[in-house]
Amino acid sequence: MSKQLIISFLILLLLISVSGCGTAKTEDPSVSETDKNTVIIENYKFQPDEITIKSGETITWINKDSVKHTATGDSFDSGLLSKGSSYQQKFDNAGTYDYICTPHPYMKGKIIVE
Ligand SMILES: [Cu+2]
Repeated sequence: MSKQLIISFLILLLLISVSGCGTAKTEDPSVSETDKNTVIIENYKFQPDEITIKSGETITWINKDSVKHTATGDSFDSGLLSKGSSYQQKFDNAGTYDYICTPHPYMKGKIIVE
């Protein structure tokens, strides 16, 4: 029983590492994934789903899913982002900006501008 578990775990690890390799190709090198103001769209989620910035700062969204997503709020709309595409939006006014993905409205995110 435990041996089977270990084997399944190893197979799972292998699958994760293989799919991880496949996603690293279509990215825009000018966009930094590790920037603190970057939201990664992956597995039908905004990561992080809540982010706090100062007014005048810019948020970058990068879609890493094969399906197309958007980041759509009341005052901005990325349009459909294909895999590897990114969208930037500057926030000049303090406030809380809730947004969703238009094709998947259960995907929710929030930008807090101080
Ligand atoms: Cu979506």
